[in-house]
Amino acid sequence: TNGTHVQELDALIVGAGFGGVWQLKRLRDEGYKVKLVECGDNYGGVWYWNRYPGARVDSAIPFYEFSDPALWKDWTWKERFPGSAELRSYFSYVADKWDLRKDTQFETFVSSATWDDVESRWTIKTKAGETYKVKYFLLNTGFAAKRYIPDWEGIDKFKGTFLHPSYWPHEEPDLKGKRVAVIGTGSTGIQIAQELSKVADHLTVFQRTCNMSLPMRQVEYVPPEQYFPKPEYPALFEGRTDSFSGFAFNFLPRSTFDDEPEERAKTYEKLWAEGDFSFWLATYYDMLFTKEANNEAYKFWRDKTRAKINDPKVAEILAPTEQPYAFGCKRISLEQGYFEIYNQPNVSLVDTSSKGTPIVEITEKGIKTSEKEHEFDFIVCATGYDAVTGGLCQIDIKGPSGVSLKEHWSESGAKTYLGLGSSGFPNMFFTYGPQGPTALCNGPTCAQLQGDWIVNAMNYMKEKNLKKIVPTKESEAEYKELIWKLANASLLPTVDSWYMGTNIPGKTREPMIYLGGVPTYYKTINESAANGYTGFELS
Ligand code: NA7
Repeated sequence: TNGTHVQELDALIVGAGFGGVWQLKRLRDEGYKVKLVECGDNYGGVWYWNRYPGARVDSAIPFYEFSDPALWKDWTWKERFPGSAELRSYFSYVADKWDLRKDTQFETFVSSATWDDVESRWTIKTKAGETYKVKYFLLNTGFAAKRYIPDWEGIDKFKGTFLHPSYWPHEEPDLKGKRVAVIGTGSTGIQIAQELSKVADHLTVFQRTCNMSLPMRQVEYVPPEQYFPKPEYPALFEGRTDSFSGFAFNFLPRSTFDDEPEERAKTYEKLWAEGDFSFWLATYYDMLFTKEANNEAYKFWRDKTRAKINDPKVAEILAPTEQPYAFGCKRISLEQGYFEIYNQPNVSLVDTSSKGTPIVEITEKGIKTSEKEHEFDFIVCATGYDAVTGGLCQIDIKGPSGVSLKEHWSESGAKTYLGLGSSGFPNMFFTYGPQGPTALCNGPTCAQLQGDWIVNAMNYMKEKNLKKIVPTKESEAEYKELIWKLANASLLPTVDSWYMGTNIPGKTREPMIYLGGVPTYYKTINESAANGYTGFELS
């Protein structure tokens, strides 16, 4: 790349995960001149980056794949919840089937984008010095593109290996005989801990908040067997937009206390036995919305979980007697023997909450808590991501007023309309971003649901010979109110988590996601489109 050559396109798509791949396929089919750029050197998005031992999706098949029959007819998964390597193989298969490679450029980091109001074009620059001029800037950077590592003193002094799990070496490190630490017990931390407990000489897990993880109930398939028969797939894919969470789950049509205790216990047992997210998303409809219902679910979870743990002191940290926070209001993880690892002699748990011994600093030898220094050879820092907005804000995006997206969102948090675009940033759309159904439905579901809306909007612009589409300030402000209203109807804002932006020091405390459910979201965005893109200014 010589830095002077300017490539002109209809659209530049950023990010080769589900969102970017779907848009490349759809837009090319519609005759647009598009290109997909990605900073990694292959497809997969989060699955390209997350190769740590045990990395696995917790959406069950077929709710974690594209709905295109040309793909699923000839693809067979090995497991109900596929691992990261199998997901990368899937992406490779998709890239071949859809012939994506000729329009994809890897190892390309988009560093800035500036809107030119005279030309109605974005000028986009990459780190390597390439320049693109495009009508549409389509961001599919994912919700977990920006890692978060707390700014502990001494990280650079540690003599062993210190890494964030999304930078796991492609060549598997040998941890036999090693003293290993895992900091953080989100979905990532528990998946890694489960695996490393099998190989490490000693594994120490540093937990600040307990993870109310549910049994995954993995199933291994002998091809061509799959969980659902393939003829049912079209209906299952269709059904995603009828489900609150964009899967096949729906809440029970009755509240927790509509059932007598005996009946309720039976219902809980059934949901528990199903595995997957049933106990979270197919339970009584009031579980995420009222405290008493939530506590009832917690007590069931707690007792089931404690029964797996031998040491009562350890059990009290992993599944406290008193409910520590609203069940299901931090991302629920699916575990495979996670709680049982603490019965092994080579695994220990450190409580780093304010009740326990918080981490003070990283030292040459390991991790110093308020109690003592723990020595390690290997520290896995599974402390998560500047989720949802982080990936978007790390690109220097400037609209016509010269204000950057980061600045636009820094004062009072994310501002979007429909979780698809932001005022002051014309012809720019994103998927799986703030105020969308992100994390309510999963990557592929959102990629299609939001991606199709974006493609339709671009087609509409073309048909009407329009140059510019941008959310209005008013619609953005109203939408933000709606986001809060929906969140406040639930227990979500009572808990600190990346859903509320509170995992990152200094980040605005606000609901990162739309909590009205997928069907309402789908209806809302389609209504805007059907009425000529209400809430957007078109010119
Ligand atoms: P998460 O879910 O954000 O988890 C991060 C974990 O790291 C969590 O247990 C945090 O404890 C812990 N953490 C973060 N900062 C600190 C500090 N300063 N000290 C101690 N512990 C800390 O990230 P994941 O990568 O596991 O999962 C991200 C998403 O990927 C997940 O939700 C799925 O959607 C897939 P805390 O709970 O904040 O007390």
